Amino acid sequence: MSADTTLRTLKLYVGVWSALGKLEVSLSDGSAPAWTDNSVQNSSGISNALYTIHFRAASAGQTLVVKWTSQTLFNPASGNVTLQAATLALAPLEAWRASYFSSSELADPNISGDAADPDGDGIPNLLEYALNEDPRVANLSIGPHALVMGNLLTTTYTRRKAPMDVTYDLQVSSDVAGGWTAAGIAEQVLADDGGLQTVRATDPALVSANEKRFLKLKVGKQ
Ligand SMILES: [Ca+2]
Ligand SMILES: [Ca+2]
Repeated sequence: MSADTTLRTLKLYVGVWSALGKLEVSLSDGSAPAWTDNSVQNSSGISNALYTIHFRAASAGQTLVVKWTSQTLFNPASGNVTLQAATLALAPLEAWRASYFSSSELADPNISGDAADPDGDGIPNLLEYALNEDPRVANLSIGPHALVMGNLLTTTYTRRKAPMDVTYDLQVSSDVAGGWTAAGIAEQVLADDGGLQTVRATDPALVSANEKRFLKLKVGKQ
Protein backbone atom coordinates (compact mmCIF):
# COMPACT_ATOMS: atom_id res chain seq x y z
CA MET A 1 0.00 0.00 0.00
CA SER A 2 1.49 3.37 -0.97
CA ALA A 3 2.50 5.79 1.77
CA ASP A 4 3.69 9.39 1.75
CA THR A 5 3.74 12.33 4.16
CA THR A 6 -0.07 12.51 4.36
CA LEU A 7 -1.60 10.94 7.44
CA ARG A 8 -3.92 8.11 6.44
CA THR A 9 -6.04 5.62 8.31
CA LEU A 10 -6.16 1.95 7.35
CA LYS A 11 -8.87 -0.29 8.77
CA LEU A 12 -8.23 -4.01 8.59
CA TYR A 13 -11.00 -6.50 9.28
CA VAL A 14 -9.41 -9.81 10.21
CA GLY A 15 -10.46 -13.16 11.61
CA VAL A 16 -8.99 -16.26 13.19
CA TRP A 17 -10.34 -19.78 13.37
CA SER A 18 -8.64 -22.04 15.92
CA ALA A 19 -5.59 -19.91 15.51
CA LEU A 20 -3.46 -17.13 16.95
CA GLY A 21 -3.08 -14.33 14.40
CA LYS A 22 -0.02 -12.20 13.94
CA LEU A 23 -0.16 -8.72 12.42
CA GLU A 24 3.08 -7.12 11.24
CA VAL A 25 3.12 -3.52 9.99
CA SER A 26 6.13 -1.61 8.72
CA LEU A 27 7.03 1.38 6.57
CA SER A 28 9.47 0.95 3.68
CA ASP A 29 11.53 3.98 4.75
CA GLY A 30 11.86 2.73 8.33
CA SER A 31 10.72 6.15 9.60
CA ALA A 32 8.62 4.45 12.28
CA PRO A 33 9.43 1.26 14.17
CA ALA A 34 7.82 -1.91 12.81
CA TRP A 35 4.76 -2.91 14.82
CA THR A 36 3.61 -6.42 15.68
CA ASP A 37 0.44 -7.53 17.42
CA ASN A 38 -0.68 -11.02 18.39
CA SER A 39 -3.67 -10.31 20.57
CA VAL A 40 -6.31 -11.93 18.33
CA GLN A 41 -6.77 -15.61 19.03
CA ASN A 42 -9.39 -18.28 19.52
CA SER A 43 -8.26 -21.81 20.42
CA SER A 44 -11.47 -23.58 19.38
CA GLY A 45 -13.63 -21.30 17.22
CA ILE A 46 -13.88 -18.06 15.27
CA SER A 47 -12.99 -14.54 16.40
CA ASN A 48 -13.08 -11.38 14.33
CA ALA A 49 -11.21 -8.14 14.99
CA LEU A 50 -10.71 -4.68 13.55
CA TYR A 51 -7.32 -2.99 13.45
CA THR A 52 -7.18 0.78 12.90
CA ILE A 53 -3.74 1.91 11.76
CA HIS A 54 -2.80 5.59 11.36
CA PHE A 55 0.29 5.91 9.19
CA ARG A 56 2.48 8.45 7.46
CA ALA A 57 5.94 8.08 5.92
CA ALA A 58 8.78 10.61 6.15
CA SER A 59 8.84 11.11 2.36
CA ALA A 60 6.80 10.47 -0.78
CA GLY A 61 6.88 7.21 -2.74
CA GLN A 62 7.03 4.85 0.24
CA THR A 63 5.11 1.67 1.01
CA LEU A 64 3.21 0.44 4.03
CA VAL A 65 3.70 -3.30 4.37
CA VAL A 66 1.00 -5.22 6.22
CA LYS A 67 1.22 -8.95 6.94
CA TRP A 68 -1.50 -10.99 8.63
CA THR A 69 -0.40 -14.56 9.26
CA SER A 70 -0.98 -17.37 11.74
CA GLN A 71 1.50 -17.52 14.57
CA THR A 72 -0.06 -20.68 15.97
CA LEU A 73 -2.68 -23.11 14.61
CA PHE A 74 -4.48 -24.75 17.54
CA ASN A 75 -6.14 -27.19 15.16
CA PRO A 76 -3.66 -28.04 12.39
CA ALA A 77 -6.43 -29.47 10.17
CA SER A 78 -8.87 -26.55 10.21
CA GLY A 79 -7.15 -23.59 11.85
CA ASN A 80 -6.65 -20.52 9.65
CA VAL A 81 -6.57 -16.75 9.58
CA THR A 82 -8.58 -14.55 7.21
CA LEU A 83 -8.24 -11.01 5.92
CA GLN A 84 -11.84 -10.00 5.29
CA ALA A 85 -11.63 -6.39 4.19
CA ALA A 86 -9.43 -3.32 4.23
CA THR A 87 -10.46 0.32 3.91
CA LEU A 88 -8.18 3.29 3.49
CA ALA A 89 -9.14 6.84 4.40
CA LEU A 90 -7.55 10.17 5.09
CA ALA A 91 -7.40 11.16 8.74
CA PRO A 92 -10.15 13.72 9.56
CA LEU A 93 -7.76 16.69 9.51
CA GLU A 94 -6.31 15.66 6.13
CA ALA A 95 -9.75 15.07 4.63
CA TRP A 96 -10.72 18.57 5.80
CA ARG A 97 -7.53 20.01 4.33
CA ALA A 98 -8.12 18.27 0.99
CA SER A 99 -11.65 19.71 0.85
CA TYR A 100 -10.35 23.31 0.95
CA PHE A 101 -7.07 23.18 -1.00
CA SER A 102 -6.09 22.03 -4.49
CA SER A 103 -3.40 19.39 -4.95
CA SER A 104 -0.78 22.03 -5.78
CA GLU A 105 -1.79 23.99 -2.68
CA LEU A 106 -1.66 20.82 -0.59
CA ALA A 107 1.97 20.44 -1.64
CA ASP A 108 2.78 23.94 -0.32
CA PRO A 109 2.90 24.12 3.49
CA ASN A 110 2.90 27.93 3.29
CA ILE A 111 -0.68 27.71 2.02
CA SER A 112 -2.17 24.50 3.40
CA GLY A 113 0.15 23.71 6.35
CA ASP A 114 -1.06 23.72 9.96
CA ALA A 115 0.60 27.04 10.74
CA ALA A 116 -0.28 28.81 7.47
CA ASP A 117 -2.94 31.51 7.35
CA PRO A 118 -3.92 31.86 3.67
CA ASP A 119 -7.01 33.99 4.38
CA GLY A 120 -5.03 36.37 6.60
CA ASP A 121 -7.51 36.39 9.48
CA GLY A 122 -4.84 35.59 12.06
CA ILE A 123 -6.22 32.07 12.59
CA PRO A 124 -3.77 29.38 11.40
CA ASN A 125 -5.22 26.44 9.50
CA LEU A 126 -5.00 23.99 12.41
CA LEU A 127 -7.08 26.34 14.56
CA GLU A 128 -9.52 26.93 11.67
CA TYR A 129 -10.01 23.14 11.56
CA ALA A 130 -10.33 22.80 15.35
CA LEU A 131 -12.96 25.56 15.53
CA ASN A 132 -14.76 24.44 12.34
CA GLU A 133 -13.94 27.69 10.55
CA ASP A 134 -13.29 28.29 6.85
CA PRO A 135 -9.54 28.58 6.09
CA ARG A 136 -10.30 30.44 2.83
CA VAL A 137 -12.59 33.13 4.32
CA ALA A 138 -11.38 35.74 6.80
CA ASN A 139 -13.82 35.57 9.71
CA LEU A 140 -12.35 37.94 12.24
CA SER A 141 -15.50 38.12 14.34
CA ILE A 142 -15.88 34.37 14.77
CA GLY A 143 -14.03 32.25 17.30
CA PRO A 144 -13.88 32.17 21.07
CA HIS A 145 -14.52 35.52 22.75
CA ALA A 146 -14.54 36.28 26.45
CA LEU A 147 -17.86 37.24 28.04
CA VAL A 148 -18.68 38.03 31.66
CA MET A 149 -21.80 36.19 32.79
CA GLY A 150 -22.98 36.94 36.29
CA ASN A 151 -19.71 37.44 38.13
CA LEU A 152 -17.76 34.89 36.10
CA LEU A 153 -15.56 35.02 33.01
CA THR A 154 -16.72 32.64 30.26
CA THR A 155 -15.93 31.77 26.69
CA THR A 156 -17.94 29.77 24.20
CA TYR A 157 -16.25 27.79 21.45
CA THR A 158 -16.90 25.04 18.91
CA ARG A 159 -15.03 21.77 19.16
CA ARG A 160 -14.96 18.57 17.18
CA LYS A 161 -16.13 15.29 18.67
CA ALA A 162 -14.29 11.98 18.33
CA PRO A 163 -12.80 10.70 16.13
CA MET A 164 -10.71 13.83 16.26
CA ASP A 165 -7.06 14.51 15.75
CA VAL A 166 -6.80 17.72 17.73
CA THR A 167 -6.77 18.40 21.45
CA TYR A 168 -8.40 21.33 23.24
CA ASP A 169 -6.92 22.70 26.46
CA LEU A 170 -8.49 25.59 28.30
CA GLN A 171 -6.47 27.49 30.86
CA VAL A 172 -7.01 30.53 33.06
CA SER A 173 -4.62 32.96 34.70
CA SER A 174 -4.48 36.36 36.36
CA ASP A 175 -1.33 37.15 34.42
CA VAL A 176 -1.02 36.75 30.66
CA ALA A 177 2.71 36.09 31.11
CA GLY A 178 2.30 32.95 33.24
CA GLY A 179 0.50 31.05 35.98
CA TRP A 180 -1.83 29.31 33.52
CA THR A 181 -3.92 26.49 34.99
CA ALA A 182 -6.84 24.31 33.98
CA ALA A 183 -7.89 23.83 37.60
CA GLY A 184 -11.51 24.52 38.36
CA ILE A 185 -12.63 25.39 34.82
CA ALA A 186 -16.19 24.21 34.27
CA GLU A 187 -17.29 23.17 30.79
CA GLN A 188 -20.90 22.93 29.75
CA VAL A 189 -22.07 21.50 26.43
CA LEU A 190 -24.66 23.93 25.02
CA ALA A 191 -25.27 22.13 21.71
CA ASP A 192 -24.26 18.85 20.09
CA ASP A 193 -25.00 17.92 16.49
CA GLY A 194 -23.17 14.58 16.60
CA GLY A 195 -20.00 15.91 14.97
CA LEU A 196 -19.53 19.26 16.67
CA GLN A 197 -20.17 20.59 20.13
CA THR A 198 -20.70 24.14 21.31
CA VAL A 199 -19.07 24.40 24.71
CA ARG A 200 -19.12 27.15 27.31
CA ALA A 201 -16.10 27.24 29.61
CA THR A 202 -16.31 29.16 32.87
CA ASP A 203 -13.43 30.43 35.01
CA PRO A 204 -14.08 29.57 38.69
CA ALA A 205 -12.63 32.89 39.94
CA LEU A 206 -15.04 35.75 40.65
CA VAL A 207 -14.52 38.69 38.32
CA SER A 208 -15.14 41.12 41.19
CA ALA A 209 -12.30 39.56 43.21
CA ASN A 210 -9.71 39.93 40.45
CA GLU A 211 -8.27 42.94 38.72
CA LYS A 212 -7.56 40.89 35.60
CA ARG A 213 -8.39 37.38 34.39
CA PHE A 214 -7.40 35.68 31.14
CA LEU A 215 -8.87 32.63 29.43
CA LYS A 216 -6.82 30.74 26.84
CA LEU A 217 -7.81 27.97 24.45
CA LYS A 218 -4.84 25.96 23.29
CA VAL A 219 -5.24 23.60 20.33
CA GLY A 220 -2.74 20.85 19.61
CA LYS A 221 -2.40 17.85 17.35
CA GLN A 222 -3.05 14.39 18.70
CA1 LIG B 1 -6.89 31.71 8.64
CA1 LIG C 1 -10.85 31.83 8.30
